[in-house]
Amino acid sequence: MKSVTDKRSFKTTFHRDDVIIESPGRINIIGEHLDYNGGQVLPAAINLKVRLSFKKNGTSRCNCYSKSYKDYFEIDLNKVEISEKEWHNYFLGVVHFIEQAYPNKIQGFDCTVESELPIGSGVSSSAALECGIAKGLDILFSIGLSDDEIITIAREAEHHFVGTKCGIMDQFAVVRGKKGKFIRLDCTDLSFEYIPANIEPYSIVLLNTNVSHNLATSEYNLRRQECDSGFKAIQEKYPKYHVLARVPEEVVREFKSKLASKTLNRLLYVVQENARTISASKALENGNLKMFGQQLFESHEGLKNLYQVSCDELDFLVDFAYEYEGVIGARMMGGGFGGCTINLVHKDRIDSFIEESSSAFYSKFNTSLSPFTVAIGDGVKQVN
Ligand code: GAF
Repeated sequence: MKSVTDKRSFKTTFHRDDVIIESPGRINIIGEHLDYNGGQVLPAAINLKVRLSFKKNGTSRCNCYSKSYKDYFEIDLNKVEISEKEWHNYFLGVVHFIEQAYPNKIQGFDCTVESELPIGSGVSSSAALECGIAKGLDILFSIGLSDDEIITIAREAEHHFVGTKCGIMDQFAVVRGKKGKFIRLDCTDLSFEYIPANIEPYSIVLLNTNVSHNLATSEYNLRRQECDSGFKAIQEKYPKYHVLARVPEEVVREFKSKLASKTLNRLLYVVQENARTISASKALENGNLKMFGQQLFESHEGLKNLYQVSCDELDFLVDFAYEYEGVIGARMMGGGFGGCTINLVHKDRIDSFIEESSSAFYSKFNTSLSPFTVAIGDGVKQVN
């Protein structure tokens, strides 16, 4: 594999006859760190996307160019190996896992990527890229991948090439997202339903801290191990529980003296967050938006104190939102240790909230916030 920057001969403009794919980022209203614990989550695809253009080049090599990274690299299809550069691994991982399932289907191609999604900010630019690559190659080479296969291939790429032992939520939302709908996904058996995103007169505002901690991957994988080991102890005594998120809170509390307090806190967070997610989606369906929003504030408390995946910048913004008239809910979103907060803001207060939170954030941290409003959009698709 060769890597050079800005190879001159490489075509970076999109042409009408290329396969052009748009692949969205995702939000998650509530249900954080529950996907790999068999809980319920409430994500949605958003209107901000990664755009990819694919064409066959008649060789056995693949030329990939990212406008965001201003970086070009080549994949030799006979030697697909993990790279030191993270964005290369999205391509390499997806190519590897498609090849494994459908040998010799992928031939040489050229691909250009550009992204309007902020990278490392909790809106899953990574799943957007992985699913977009899988969808594009599927169409370009008429492979016939199902949505489930695209989701699985993208997640395998993330686990084995990128190194994050993520759950299924991000890839699921990116592939199955639907305009105007949240996805209520039960990660025990991957059953799901669409629920109307009726949050009028509130809108979704994301405040990107632009903080991206190196810790994120290692701490994420550690949380997963902590949950697995705590749940194993519970299962030894109560084999009837198949997933952690469904263990009653009083059963988790029985293990107070047997588990390290950190581990106990992780488990408590998971079962409480699952209960909050269920009650938030009921509140939404009943049109009780105040109660819906309140669950988000409580979710943040759990993420901060029990699960310990927040950081000062995120806590500051959630505290600010809590005090702000016109905001009914806010919390950190995604894996944590930086990235965004998600805020439910009254539409008449969006501009002032953005302005005042940005200025308070700057005064406190001497660095700028990147705010943006999002709408709920469709999942990954070909657009030409
Ligand atoms: C990251 C992961 F990729 C998801 O699978 C999920 O666990 C999320 O963090 C936390 O809810 O986005």
